[in-house]
Amino acid sequence: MIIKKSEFCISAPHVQKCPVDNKPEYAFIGRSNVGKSSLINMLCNHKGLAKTSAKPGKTLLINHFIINNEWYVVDLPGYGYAKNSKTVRNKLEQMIAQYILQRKQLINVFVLIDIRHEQQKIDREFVDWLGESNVPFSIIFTKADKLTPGKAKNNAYEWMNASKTDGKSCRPTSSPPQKRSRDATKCSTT
Ligand SMILES: Nc1nc2c(ncn2[C@@H]2O[C@H](COP(=O)(O)OP(=O)(O)OP(=O)(O)O)[C@@H](O)[C@H]2O)c(=O)[nH]1
Ligand SMILES: [Mg+2]
Repeated sequence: MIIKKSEFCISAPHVQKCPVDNKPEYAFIGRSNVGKSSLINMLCNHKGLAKTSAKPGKTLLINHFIINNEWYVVDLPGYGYAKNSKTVRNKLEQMIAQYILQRKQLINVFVLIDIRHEQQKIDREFVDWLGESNVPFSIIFTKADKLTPGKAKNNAYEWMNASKTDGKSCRPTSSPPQKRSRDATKCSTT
């Protein structure tokens, strides 16, 4: 896939305000500051497309970017930023959950995980919730450049292993997008 054109489309405060066309979309989610917006800019080779910040809590809306006039990349707010009030955190969680559960044209959710840390409860719960909700997802580890390659590989392995311990959690699958539907089983249980 060659990305020839990437443009900002709309920032929506809730799923009802997202674009009304039926173009497929791919969303990026993870804890605040994990690198969602930076990854979108890198993938699109478009500096400044999504707004980034060294401070957590930058992205607060559902941001749609139209790619090649054909499909969307969606930059979601981060979850779990402790310095936000409980009210703000709840509001963001609701915005994210409604978008993920109601958006019919959502093909896949990319969950970004900071590879430097051991598995965080909030990430684990989020990934388990995606699995239980039959939402297709893939895990992307970020900030590997801050570790040695060996340590990064080991941490990624341990993260995935920790997700298999109770026999219930979901592993990401990689079926072709056209075969995925919101109703199909998207994750394999381990
Ligand atoms: N070293 C390193 N820094 C990164 C990486 N990805 C992102 N960053 C930095 O991490 C900070 C946060 O990046 P963002 O892309 O704004 O993170 P975000 O997940 O969109 O954050 P929120 O919108 O606040 O939820 C910025 O200072 C980025 O430059 C990475 O892979 N390696
Ligand atoms: Mg962001």
